[in-house]
Order: sequence, then C-alpha cells, then structure tokens
Amino acid sequence: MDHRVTLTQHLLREVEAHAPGGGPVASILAQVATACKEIRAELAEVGLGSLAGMQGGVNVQGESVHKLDWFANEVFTKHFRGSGLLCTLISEEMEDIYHLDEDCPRAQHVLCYDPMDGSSNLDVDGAVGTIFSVRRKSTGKTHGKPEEVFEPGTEQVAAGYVLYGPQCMLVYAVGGNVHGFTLDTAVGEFFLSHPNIRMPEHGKEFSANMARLDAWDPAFREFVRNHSHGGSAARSYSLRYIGALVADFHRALLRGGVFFYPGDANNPHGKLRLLYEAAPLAYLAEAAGGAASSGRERILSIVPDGLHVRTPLIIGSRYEVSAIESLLAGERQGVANASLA
Ligand code: P6P
Repeated sequence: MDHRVTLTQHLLREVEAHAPGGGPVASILAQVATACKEIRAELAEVGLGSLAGMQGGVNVQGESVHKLDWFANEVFTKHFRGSGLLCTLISEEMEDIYHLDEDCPRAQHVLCYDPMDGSSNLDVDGAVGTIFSVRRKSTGKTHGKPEEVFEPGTEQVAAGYVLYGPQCMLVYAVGGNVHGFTLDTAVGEFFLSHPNIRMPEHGKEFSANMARLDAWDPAFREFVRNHSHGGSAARSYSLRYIGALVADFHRALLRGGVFFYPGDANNPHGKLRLLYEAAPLAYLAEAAGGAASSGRERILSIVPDGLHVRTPLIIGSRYEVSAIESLLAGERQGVANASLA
C-alpha cells in the first residue's frame, strides 16, 4: 500500500516547521480530530438515535439549540478536561469562558470553537461542520477572563474545520499552508488528501442568503447584478448557498468564488461570530491566498470586545472580495473587473 500520510504525522512536521516550540499545538489539533471523529459517528446515524431534533431552549445567540449542538459541545469539554492541553474553552454554545482549572498550570493555549456549525441542516441530512481556532493563553491579569482572547485574529496560532459531508474532511493551517485530510472510516484515521490548498484568484460562484438582498448595502446588489447572467462582469456566476458556513467556505476554498453575510439596518454586525467562525476561516482564507473582510477592514485585524461579537463577513477569492470592497467604497465595478480579464 502506498504510504499515506496521517494527520498525526503531518501535524508533527507542520508544527515543527511553522510553530517551533508549539508542540502542544500538534496534540491539541490531534485531540480536536478525535473529538470530531466521535461527533461524526453520532451524526452518521442521528435519525436512528435519540439526538434528532431540537433540545428546547435557546443558546446565548438566541438561537434554538439542536440536541447535537449540545452533544458536540460536550464531546469537546470531555476530550480536553484533564488533558493538560488547554486552559480555556470558548464555544458558541457556552455563554462564558469554560476554564479548565486542573489543566491550567500545564496548559498554554485556549480553544475557540463552534462545535456544530449549520445545525439547522441536521434534520434534513444537510452538510454541517465544526470550526476551531487555537490561541495562546495570556499570562497577565487577563488570564482566565474573556479579555484573554480580545486580540486580533493574527494572534491565532492554528485554525481549521471539519466538514461532515458525503466525505468527512478536516482542513487546518498552523502558520504555513492549508492542508486537507479525508477520514478513512474503515481505519478511523484522517489521511492527507489535499496538500497545500491554494484558493483560485477568482471563481464562478457567489454564496449568500439572497432572501436578504434588499436589506443589504446597495453595493452587494450591484455585485450580484454585475456577476449574474447579462451582467457587466467578464463572466456570469452561479449562486450556491448551503446554509452552513463551513460548507460554503470549503467550496470557495477549493473552487474559488465568494461567500458573504453582510450586516443590515437591524443587525449592522450581521450574524456570524468573530472568534469561532469568521476569524478561523479568515486565517485559512489568507493562508491559502484568499481574503476575508468585514467590508470595512481585514477580518484578522478586528479586535473583539466580547466572546460572541459578530461581524459582517465577505470571504473567498481575492478578486471577488476586492470587487465587493471596491463597490462598498463607492468605486465602480470597472476597477475590479480589470483583474478578472
Ligand atoms: P441564514 C448557521 O446557522 C450559520 O451560523 C452559518 O453556518 C450559516 O452560514 C448561516 O448561519 C446561515 O444563516 O440567515 O442564511 O439562515
């Protein structure tokens, strides 16, 4: 059998090359992968088990909680409590930080994660995902408080996601390139399948909840018009929208194009959360040669002032992100078209 590179082998090499002294980071990401394998096993048969449907109640986001949202969150706390790998967990499903007291003395890192992104897709067998971001714990007065992670996304030391689709893929970066792994379910191991992923300079698809078109800044309507059939752009695009950020981002990562979730008059910061959705995906987008913007600034430059702060998100190939930014800045589409020719 040809030598297939396991996630563990790859992590050790990649961390050594790009995060010297970051040995614990390799172990953290390996533990994340193990947690996600357990989540996937449950997902694969959710219709047959007791975890189908809603748990009742709403989370800190005011969103209905699916039973698997909480199950996935618990899998993470179980896999890291007592591991000595993490000092603090920050989750979409937990209002406050989750401090691992017994691990704190040994641990040097914090994990921000969305355990089950797109969970509304679950009961219709749609794609869902887990998003994760690793940051260093602070040793100063902010340690053990939310302020510990009130740093720009450039401070992340690793980020990635697991996409539970027809395949189960894990994608991560730890300071170098972006790499993709596919789960061999017979072996129970992630094997390297997409080394050194580069996001195409531009794509042929845009991804957005078009039902909100009239609520957005007119620049988004102009971008959609310009890139739809008969539009002024050099080619017309297709619309693809899965309703799970991880799945819509993964497509743009591999095929190019753009996903956007703007703010509007009622929700100027949009819906997506910075710490465990936008920032980790922006880290990957830029590492793969793409871009991620709030429309006003680079996502990785934003300093959060809360654990669950939201941000508008425009993420994908450089051409499309800059085209939208140009329109938002009041420039005409022609400026951005030049780079498409
Ligand atoms: P809407 C899922 O609930 C999520 O947080 C993201 O995964 C997804 O991109 C977005 O919300 C979908 O939101 O408003 O289009 O249903």
